[in-house]
Amino acid sequence: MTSDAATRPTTTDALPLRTVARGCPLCEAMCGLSVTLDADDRVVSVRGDEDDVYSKGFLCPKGASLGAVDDDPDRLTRPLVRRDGALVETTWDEAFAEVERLLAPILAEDRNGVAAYTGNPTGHNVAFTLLAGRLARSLGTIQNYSPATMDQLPQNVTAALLFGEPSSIPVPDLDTTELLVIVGGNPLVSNGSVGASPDYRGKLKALKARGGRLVVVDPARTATAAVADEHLQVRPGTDLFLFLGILHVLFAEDLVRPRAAQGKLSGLDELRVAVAPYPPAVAAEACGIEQEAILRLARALAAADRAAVYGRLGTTLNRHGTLTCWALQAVNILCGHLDRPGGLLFTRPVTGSPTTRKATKQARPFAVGRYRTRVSGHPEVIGEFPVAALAEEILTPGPGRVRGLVIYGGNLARSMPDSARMQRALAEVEAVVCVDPYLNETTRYADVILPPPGSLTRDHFDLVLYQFAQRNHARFSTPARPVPDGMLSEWEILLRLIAIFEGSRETPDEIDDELAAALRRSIARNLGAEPAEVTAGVSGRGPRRLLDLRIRSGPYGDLFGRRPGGLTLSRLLEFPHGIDLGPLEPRLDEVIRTPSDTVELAPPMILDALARVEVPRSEPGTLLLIGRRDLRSKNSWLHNVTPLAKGKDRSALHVSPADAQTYEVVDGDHAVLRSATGEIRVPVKVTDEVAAGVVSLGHGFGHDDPHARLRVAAQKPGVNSNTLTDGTVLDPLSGTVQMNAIPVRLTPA
Ligand SMILES: Nc1nc2c(c(=O)[nH]1)N[C@H]1C(S)=C(S)[C@@H](COP(=O)(O)OP(=O)(O)OC[C@H]3O[C@@H](n4cnc5c(=O)[nH]c(N)nc54)[C@H](O)[C@@H]3O)O[C@H]1N2
Ligand SMILES: Nc1nc2c(c(=O)[nH]1)N[C@H]1C(S)=C(S)[C@@H](COP(=O)(O)OP(=O)(O)OC[C@H]3O[C@@H](n4cnc5c(=O)[nH]c(N)nc54)[C@H](O)[C@@H]3O)O[C@H]1N2
Ligand code: SF4
Ligand SMILES: [Mo]
Repeated sequence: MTSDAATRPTTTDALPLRTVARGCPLCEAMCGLSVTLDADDRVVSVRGDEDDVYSKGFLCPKGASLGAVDDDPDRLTRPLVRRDGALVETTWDEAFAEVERLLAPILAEDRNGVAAYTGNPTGHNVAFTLLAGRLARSLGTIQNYSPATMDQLPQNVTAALLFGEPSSIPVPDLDTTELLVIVGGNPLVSNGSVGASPDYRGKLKALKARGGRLVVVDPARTATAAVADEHLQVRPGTDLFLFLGILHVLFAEDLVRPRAAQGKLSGLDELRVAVAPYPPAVAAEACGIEQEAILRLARALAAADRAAVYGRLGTTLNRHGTLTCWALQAVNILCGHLDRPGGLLFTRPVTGSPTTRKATKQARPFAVGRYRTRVSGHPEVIGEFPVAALAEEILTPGPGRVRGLVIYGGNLARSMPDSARMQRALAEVEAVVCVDPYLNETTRYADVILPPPGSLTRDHFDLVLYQFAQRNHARFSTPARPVPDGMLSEWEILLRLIAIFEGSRETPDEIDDELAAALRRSIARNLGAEPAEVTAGVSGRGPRRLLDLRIRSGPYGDLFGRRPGGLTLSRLLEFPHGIDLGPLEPRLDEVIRTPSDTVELAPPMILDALARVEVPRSEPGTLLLIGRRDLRSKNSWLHNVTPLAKGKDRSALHVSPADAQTYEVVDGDHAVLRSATGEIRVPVKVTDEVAAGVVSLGHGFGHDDPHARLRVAAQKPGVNSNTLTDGTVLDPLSGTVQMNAIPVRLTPA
C-alpha cells in the first residue's frame, strides 16, 4: 500500500469523486471516517471507514455531519478586529499587528496580566497538542485555564497520587470484561471519555452476549442505564460514600485480593482505618443506595475474575471529585482488577507517554500550590488554576489583575460556571484574542478573532487521545482538501502568536526549526544518544516532523535505526486506515513512578481531606440539578450545523412526575428554575428518567446573544444551564468545579 491508497478515485457519470480516510476530530472515540469529495473539493458524503483498524466502519451522527461542520456558512473566513466598537474583517497582517498592539504592553508590564484558556476542541487538534507547551512558555503566565477543572482533573490528581503521573489513568478493558460498572458516565451518548470507544453500544451488547453484566450508577435513567442489568440511582454528589461503603465491606469480609498489584501497594492499613467509619448502613444513608445493593456490588466485584469500575463526569464534577475518583480506583485495586485483562489497563501510546520513557529524575511526592490565584488564593494544580477563578481574577481590581485573555477554542460564556459573571468579565477585560472559527457568545467580546479553517484541511493525529484508547493503535490522516485561499492553517496562526508573545521577529519557519531542535535534544538525552543520531530523515517540517520524532522515539519506533523495522511516520503514512498495535497489556511496573515505588493507596492529602468530609445535606424545598449531554452536540458548539440541529429543544428541564406534582409544573409548559447564582425560564419535560428530587438540564445552549453570528443555533437557542452553576463550590484537591448536584428551586412560570 502507498500513501495514495488513502485516495481512492471513484467515478460516477457526473463528476470524478475521490474518497479519503480521515480520523474524526469530534470526540474521543477517534473513529476512522471515509470522506468522499468531488472535483471541487466539496464533501459529497461521510461514512464510517469499514477498513479502519479501530472503528471498523462505525460512526455517529456527528461524524456523518463532518462535511456540514466544516462548511457551515457562518464560519469565519477572515480575521476580525474591533474598530469603533464593531468587529470587522481585516487582513491577517493587520490582525496580528492588533494582537501585538493589545497584548505586548500588558506582557511587558506583567506576564501574569494575560490569562490563557485552552478549550476542548484543541485536544483533538494536532497543531495545538504539539504546540501547547511552547505556547504556554512563550506567554509565560501563571494564569492558565482549561476545561480540565470542569472535567477530568480529579482523575489526573488521583493518578498522580496513586501512580506518580497525572496521565496514568487506566481504561476499562471493554472487550473482555465480564462485569462493567459505569459510574456517572453515559457512553451511549458521549461515546465515552478517558476510556472512550467507537460503537460503545456494540461493546455493551458483546459484554452481555458473553454472559457479562452491566451496572450503572447514575441519578438519571440515561440511555446507558436503560440497557443495564442493574441501575443504582445514587443521590447526586454522594458517590464517594458508595465507594467508601464498598471498601468497608472488602475489609470487613476479608475480600481484599489485589492480584497484579499484590506486593506493589502501600497504605493498605491506613486505608482500612480511613474507611472504618463507613459501614454499608452509613454509606447507604449518605448516598441513597440501599445497603443490600452496596453489599451485593462489593461482593460481586470481589468475586469477579474480570471486572472494571469506570467513572466519569458524574464522579468528578462535585465537591468531593478527587476523593471520589480515588475511592473508585481503590475499589478496583483491592478487588484485583487493576492491570489485568478484563479489568483496567494502561495504554502504551505510539508517541510514548511519561511512563514509557525511562525515569530521568528521582520521583518527588505529588504536590499542588506552587503558586496561587491572586484573589482567592486557589492553589495551582498540575499547572492550572480553577476555571471558576478566572472571572474574579479579571473583575477584582488591584496589582496583578488579569487584563488580557487569549482563548484557544473555548466558549467561556456558555461552558463556564456562573456564566453571567463570566460575561461581565469578558466585557471588562481590556484585550481578548480568540482563535476560533465562530463569532459566538464568547468571541463576540473579542478584540481580535483569528479563525482557523475546518478540520478537513489539516493533518489529523490523536496525539493526546491515544493515551486513553481501547487498543494501542495509530492513524495519521493527511488533509482531505487544501486550506482555502485567504486563510491560514491553525499551525501557522499559533506560530505567529508565539512570535508575538515572545516579542521576537522570528518567522514561523524559524520557530518550527527550533521546536524540532529542542525535541531532538530531549529525545537524545532520554535515549542516551548524540543529537546528530536523532535525525528525522523523513518529512520536512511542521507537525509531521515533530510527530515523526515522537513516533520514532516511541515504544514502537525505529529509534533512529537502533530498532530496525520499527515505526516511522512515513511507514504510518502507508496505512491510512490505521495500524493496530495490539490489545492493552499489563504494565503496572513500568507505570509506577511514585517516590516509594509503590501504588500509594493512602496519601496524606487524601487522608486529610477524607477526615474533613461531611455528608451533603439538602434543604427542604430544593431539588438537585445535574447535567445531560446530547448525541448530536459537543458541549456548546455544533448547534449551528443544520443536520445536527434537528429535533426538539434539547436543553429542556427533565422533572420527575412526583416533583412535577409537588412543584406544580406541567409537561410542555415553562417553569422558573432558581439557584443561589441565577435564575432561568425553562421548558419542562416530565419524565421518570430522573429520580424524584433530581432535575437535569443540557449544557452549552442559550444561543440568544444578538451579537453572535450563529443563525441556525439562534432559531432554537435553548437555555444556558451555566447561569445556575455557581463556581464557589470546588473540589479542594483539584479545583474542579461542582457542576452537578446544584441546589435549585422550581416554580411554575
Ligand atoms: N453545566 C455544565 N457545564 C459544562 C459541562 C457540564 O457537564 N455541565 N462540561 C464541561 C466540559 S467536560 C467541557 S470539556 C467544557 C467545554 O467547554 P469549552 O472548552 O469552552 O468548549 P466548547 O464549549 O465546546 O467550545 C468550543 C469552542 O471551540 C471552537 N472551535 C471548534 N473547532 C475549533 C477548531 O478547530 N479550532 C479552534 N481554535 N476552535 C474551535 C468553537 O467555535 C467553540 O467556540 O464544558 C464544560 N461545561
Ligand atoms: N454527544 C456528545 N458527546 C460528548 C460530549 C457532548 O457534549 N456530546 N462531550 C464530550 C466531553 S467534553 C466529555 S468530558 C465527555 C463526558 O462523558 P460522560 O461523562 O459520559 O458524559 P455525561 O453524559 O455528562 O455523563 C455524566 C453522567 O453523570 C450523571 N451524573 C450527574 N451527577 C451525578 C452524580 O452525582 N453521581 C453519578 N453517579 N452520576 C451523576 C449524569 O446523569 C450523566 O449521565 O463526553 C464527550 N462526548
Ligand atoms: S463517535 Fe465520535 S469519533 Fe466517532 S464519528 Fe461520532 S463524533 Fe466522530
Ligand atoms: Mo469535557
